[in-house]
Parts: sequence; C-alpha cells; structure tokens
Amino acid sequence: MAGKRVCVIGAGPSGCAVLRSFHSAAAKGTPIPDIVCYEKQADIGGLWNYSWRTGIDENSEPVHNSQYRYLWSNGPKECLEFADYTFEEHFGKAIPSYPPREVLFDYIKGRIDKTDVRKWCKFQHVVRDVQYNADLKKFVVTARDLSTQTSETNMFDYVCCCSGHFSTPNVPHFPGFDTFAGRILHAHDFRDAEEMRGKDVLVIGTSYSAEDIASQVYKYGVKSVTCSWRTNPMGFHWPDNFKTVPLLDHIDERSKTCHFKDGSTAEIDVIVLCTGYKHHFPFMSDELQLRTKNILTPNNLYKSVFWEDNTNLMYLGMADQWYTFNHFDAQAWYARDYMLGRIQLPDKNARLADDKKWRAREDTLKTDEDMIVFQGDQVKELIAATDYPSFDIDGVNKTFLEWEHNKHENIMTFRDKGHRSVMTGNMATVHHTPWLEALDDSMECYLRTGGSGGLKSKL
Ligand code: FAD
Ligand code: NA7
Repeated sequence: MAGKRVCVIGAGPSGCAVLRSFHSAAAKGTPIPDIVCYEKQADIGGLWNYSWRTGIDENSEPVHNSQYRYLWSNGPKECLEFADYTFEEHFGKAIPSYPPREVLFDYIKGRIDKTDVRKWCKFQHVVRDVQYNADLKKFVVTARDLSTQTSETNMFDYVCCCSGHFSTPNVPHFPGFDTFAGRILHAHDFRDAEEMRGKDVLVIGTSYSAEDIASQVYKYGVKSVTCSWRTNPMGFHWPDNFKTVPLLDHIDERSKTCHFKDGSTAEIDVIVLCTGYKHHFPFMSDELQLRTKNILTPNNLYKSVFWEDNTNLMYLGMADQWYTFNHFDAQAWYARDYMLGRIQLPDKNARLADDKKWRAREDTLKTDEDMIVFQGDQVKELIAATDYPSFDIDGVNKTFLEWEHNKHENIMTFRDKGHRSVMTGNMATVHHTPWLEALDDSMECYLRTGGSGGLKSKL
C-alpha cells in the first residue's frame, strides 16, 4: 500500500462510505493508502446537507442540493440503516421509522465523527478535471479551492467518483412553456411547499419526486394538484383535490390553460417538473465518463462500481436507488478491498459477461418487488466478499414491501407506521404526531417523546 494514493470525489453518503471503509481497515491494523477526498460543499452529507439556494451557489458553482424544507425520509430508515452504526447507537434510543432530513443528516455525520476521517477531506474543493495518464498509470486530478480560487493538480492510483446523480435536472420542454402565465420549476429547485398554499399545481412525472412533492404541497395547503403521467399513472389513493391526467400536450399562449393528451384541460398556477435527473460528470475526460440512465445496472460498470475500461476508476452510488446508505457501504467495502489487493477482479471478458447477466435479469423485472429483490441480491453479493457486517437482506426486502403496501393503502399516512430494525431486532417507536399534522420537522421536535409536533396555527 505504501505510496498508493486514492482520490474520492464527493463526501456525500457514498464518499463517506469509502472513507469509513478505509478507516475500518486501518482500525484493524491494515496499512491503507493516502486518501484525499475533494468535496465542493463546506461539509459532508451530500444531498442531506441542505441549502436554501437554487441555481448558482455562493462560489458560482451549480447548487448540488435537490432536497427541500420539510423533507422526511421517503422510505423506512430500517432499509438504509448502516450495519456498522445503528440508529439506536447514534440516538441512544429507538426512534420512529421516517425521520426528517435533519435527523438523517445528523446520523450520517455521527458515524463519520466517530472517526478522524475528516482529516482526509478538502472541503470547498471542486474537482474540475480527471484524466488518465496511461504511461504513468495514474489519474491526473485537478481541483479548485473555492475559498482561495486557486487550483491544484495531483496524481492518484485510484479514483472513486461519488459525486451523486440527483443534482443535474432533466428538464423537458412542452409547447407553450415560453409564454406560460404561471411559474415553472424543476423538482431540483423546489424548496418550500408553503409557497404553493392556495395554488393549483401541476406535477409532471410519476416517481419519488412527483409523489413526495405532490404530498408535500397537499400537506401545506395547496388548492389542487394535477398529476400528469407519461408511461403509467402513480396509482395512489389521492385526496379529493387531486386529479390524474395523461401527459401535458401544450399550454395556450400567454395563459395558464394546460391541455393534456386525453383532451382534458386545467388552469394551473405552478408546474413542477418531477422529470428526474441526468448522470452528469463534466469533470471526467470523455473516455472516463459514465453515460447511463437511472437504472439498477448502470452502463459499463462491473458490479455497478468498476469502470470497465479501467477498473482503477470506480463510480459509487450510481444505480437507481431502493437500497441507499447500506448499499453504498457494500460498494465501498468491495472497492476498498480491490484497492487493498484483497479482491482480484476477473478479466474483462468475464466482467462483461457478468454485466450482461445482471442486465438481462434487470430487463425481466416487472414489479417494484422484483426490483427490490434484485438490488438486495446485488448488495448480498458485495457484502459476502468483504468484512462489512452481514445483515438480513431478505428481512430488509420484506420491510420495503411493507412500506410499498402502506403507501398504496394510504400515501398520506404511510410515514406513521413503524418497522423493525434487522440490525437491532427492535421495533421503531411511534412518532408523537401523524406526518400530515407534523409541521415542525426540526430534530429537536422529532426526537421529543410525547407532546405534539404539529403547529396547526402556522396554516
Ligand atoms: P450525493 O448525496 O449527491 O453526494 C454527492 C457529493 O459530491 C455532494 O456532497 C457534492 O457536493 C459532491 N460533489 C459533486 N460534484 C463534485 C465535484 N465536481 N467535486 C467535488 N465534490 C463534488 N435516499 C434515501 O435513502 N431516503 C430518502 O428519503 C431520500 N430522499 C431523497 C430526496 C431527494 C429530493 C433526492 C434528490 C434524493 C433522495 N434520496 C433519498 C437519495 C439520495 O441520492 C441518497 O440518499 C444519497 O444522498 C446519495 O449519496 P451520494 O453520496 O451518492 O450522492
Ligand atoms: P426518477 O425516479 O428518475 O423518475 C423520473 C420521472 O420523470 C419518471 O416518472 C419519468 O416518467 C418522468 N419523466 C422523465 N422525462 C419525462 C418527460 N420528458 N415527460 C414526462 N415525464 C418524464 O426521478 P425522481 O426525481 O422522481 O427521483 C429521484 C430521486 O429523488 C429518488 O431517489 C428519490 O428518493 C428522490 P416515465 O416513467 O419514464 O414515463
């Protein structure tokens, strides 16, 4: 290991997983390489490190954050729990299953701050360029220190790209947008549901952003929500002031009248494009650049991690996400063991055959359950190869299915349910206030036992 150097790009949950994996090896006495983690923001946490800003940040960089005020976990915390750092260990007690953003941010930071890995992080450093020098067999990485506006270029043996893929919005155009008499924004720029109070809102898209933003604006007093779908409608039992329509066709000139593919119309004040994100790596040289859609087996990545044309480049967290934090850990531990020489990868033909096998299986998946089990199998395979603490992945799959069931039973109350941790065997507690009434999402209020967290007077 002596003399080897690893560059980690981004200190969100995926980058932190890499840092933590090396820390864990070092704590067991294994010599580890030199590590530098460039993070363009001022702290760790990635998307969970909330910013009110939209567009361009204080350093003239594109704002990374896509999360919003009042965001609560959209899946059970029991499905993302770190196997080496449980919620109970962090909070000192059992807590409910769907924490608000601030609580999850605290949990992410808590695991990192039990170690000294921040010493590897260079905050407010944005990676601008990554090239591979085949003669030297090294990556040449240029990063800009945003606080001093100076650049540095360094050589690395390995690069772990952990820059996320839910920050560069996919923004389609619809006829009539140019002169729409209301407001158009992408989910990436959505920050505060309260500004939608009393408004007629159109949500385009049918995935997580659409379902959550539609629910959020309902919670904070929207007048009506029109949900527009391209492939399939969302299929939840929405409240009475919701309407589901096919895709937007066009908007009348200089008006708020939206026409949909079935000929129906609606008067709309605000259009929220929940149309997903692009994998976007402008800092990677062309031959190192991941180009993929948001799928479970991203293109050209062995085990969804190793760049097929140069396995010393690894991308983490790039698959579509059912499993999140503990999946990133599984990838990080596997990548770490490759970098430590503990895991040998097969030759390229065998790797491509393996990619093909997983992709062929992905192409057969029909239901959410199929996809959850599929990703669970990917996590199982990675974990089995390393010393990341093993956990009951079939149990987590079941929790995902309970969550799906609860959402379809009532999209506005699924967060009031509790799930059992497969890590501790303990049930989550019941939150003191139903989600729909819980308008104060601060950590202090959330962790309080008993009492109301609802501030109805705000409405
Ligand atoms: P990110 O969190 O995006 O972190 C990437 C990091 O890389 C950032 O800190 C960024 O500043 C840094 N970076 C980017 N480019 C550069 C560069 N050029 N140089 C240096 N640093 C760079 N997951 C859940 O499990 N539960 C949820 O409830 C949930 N809700 C979500 C809600 C929204 C609105 C969104 C968008 C996502 C949500 N997710 C949720 C999924 C989320 O993607 C993951 O939880 C997680 O944040 C992904 O971690 P990551 O480290 O891969 O990426
Ligand atoms: P997703 O999950 O990638 O979903 C994108 C959605 O956008 C999906 O419903 C697509 O519909 C829809 N889409 C994409 N392009 C279009 C166009 N041109 N017209 C209409 N609809 C379109 O992104 P999300 O933002 O929902 O979720 C990403 C993460 O954020 C997730 O991890 C969450 O936790 C939060 P399709 O089915 O393809 O017709």
